[in-house]
Amino acid sequence: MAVSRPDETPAWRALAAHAGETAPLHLRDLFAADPQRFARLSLAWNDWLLDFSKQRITPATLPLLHALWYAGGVPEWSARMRAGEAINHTEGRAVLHIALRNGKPALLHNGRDVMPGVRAVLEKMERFVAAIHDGHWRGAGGERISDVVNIGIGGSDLGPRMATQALAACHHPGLRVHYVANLDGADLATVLAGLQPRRTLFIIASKTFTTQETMQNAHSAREWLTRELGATAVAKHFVAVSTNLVEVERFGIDPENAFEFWDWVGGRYSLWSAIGLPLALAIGMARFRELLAGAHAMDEHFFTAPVERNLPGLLALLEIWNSNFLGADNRALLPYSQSLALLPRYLQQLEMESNGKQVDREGRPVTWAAAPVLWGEAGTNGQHAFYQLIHQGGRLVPCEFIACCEADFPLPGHHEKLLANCFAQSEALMRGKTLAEVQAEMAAARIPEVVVDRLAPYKVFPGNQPSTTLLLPRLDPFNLGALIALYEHKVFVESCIWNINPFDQWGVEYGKQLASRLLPMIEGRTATDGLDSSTTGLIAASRRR
Ligand code: G6Q
Repeated sequence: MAVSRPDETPAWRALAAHAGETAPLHLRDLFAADPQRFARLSLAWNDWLLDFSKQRITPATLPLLHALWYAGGVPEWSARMRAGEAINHTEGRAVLHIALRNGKPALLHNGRDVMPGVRAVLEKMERFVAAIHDGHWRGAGGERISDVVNIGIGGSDLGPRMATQALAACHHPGLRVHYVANLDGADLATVLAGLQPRRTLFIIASKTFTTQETMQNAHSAREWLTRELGATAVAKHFVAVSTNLVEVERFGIDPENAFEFWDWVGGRYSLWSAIGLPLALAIGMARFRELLAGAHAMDEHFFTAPVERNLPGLLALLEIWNSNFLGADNRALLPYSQSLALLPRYLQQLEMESNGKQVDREGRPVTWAAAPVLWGEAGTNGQHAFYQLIHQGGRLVPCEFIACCEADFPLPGHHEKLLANCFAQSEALMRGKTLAEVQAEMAAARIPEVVVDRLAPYKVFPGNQPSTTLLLPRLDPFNLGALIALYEHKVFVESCIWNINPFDQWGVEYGKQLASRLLPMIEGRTATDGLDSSTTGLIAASRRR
């Protein structure tokens, strides 16, 4: 049976009509008209609060959005994912990152339970982390490891890097964890500048173990190490995380020192696998298991809660409302937490690599605006930079605020001010400030009328800028795990409704191919025949040095 395009379903059409009816409404009027608005349009889960009352919706919008969940077949797709079906159909792969944080029950892939393998790798990680922490594992010269450098990129970097920063308050003393991703030698060189080979351990993290950036950095790191300690030192200073154990061994890493994962774990969903090893080293295995438990708790919530109370479902539906029915082409992610400063970058990959697709599951053009551009920055820093545009730039910018009730670094006087800024921004974006309010404010400050007339228009704020605020009790491994899983499932729900495969990444693969064609030309080994004039000109200019 032919699958309907999402924009041809009755649910979509009803929302389009509803969007027309609600377009003239202003958030400040909606709040004034309904004192119960917050109670009606907020949701609790564990000790989390999701306040979406500042979205441009009415209570009547919700059932219409819920219909999209069913039209997109979210319950059916979820069941197929959990059953280990190859729902990543373009790569013929199952999608089972949920198994990595599954606890006890079996999860089948091609008829075999994956859980014993998952548990075995976790136990191997546990032994390794303990050996590094207690000094049992020593460098080739007999010294303790003081610095770990994770070399990986994309999905083999962003998750552990973000989580390591997010959980800075839980770091194991005496061990520093660094991340190198960029092919630009400045990345590796600046990290190595402060390190001693004898006390440094490298983790080469690559699902394929063929990625150009990672392999170049890995070779340079090996060169740096062996120059001082000799080739035999590699065994005590290099470990690998990969699905490709053949290439790991070819690089010279003992398979004993390799941590395996599987092709049913997508790169950007791999934090929960051994790709999380640098994080586990940073926070200890017990806390790493708390992270997994938090993600598992969110999985359970996602798979069992009805759409009316389903957090990932709700976030997905609000995003679809804003982008497909109100015309937003972006979303700002604004964590009021320095520890979550890398979350926007992490979610850029998760959301835009997953749903930034041009054809649907049937190979037909996607003409219904999927995956808005995600951007953002930690608060309050962004307030002193781009918030001006959100307040007065005339664009629709749905904002997502994240804050924690408790500080992870409780310096006196900081946290209350941080929360005050966060809540004040969402309030101002919702309300705006009218010309009459500006004039009254200026008059009260005894500003001469002529100045009021001249300046007042500049001080008007239209408001009606939609936002959601997610309030967590605190940033700890459990809540971080649940937070990341929340977004994973949000992306999945969106993909069901947009009828997209969110688990492939042909644009990334294309990038991996492209540079290898130009490299011999830049090195001067082959001619630039057949290239366009711009690329030819750039290569020629780069060689004139
Ligand atoms: C993630 C992407 C991509 C990938 C990197 C690194 O979903 O596929 O970001 O993680 O290209 O790939 P390797 O882990 O194979 O080096």
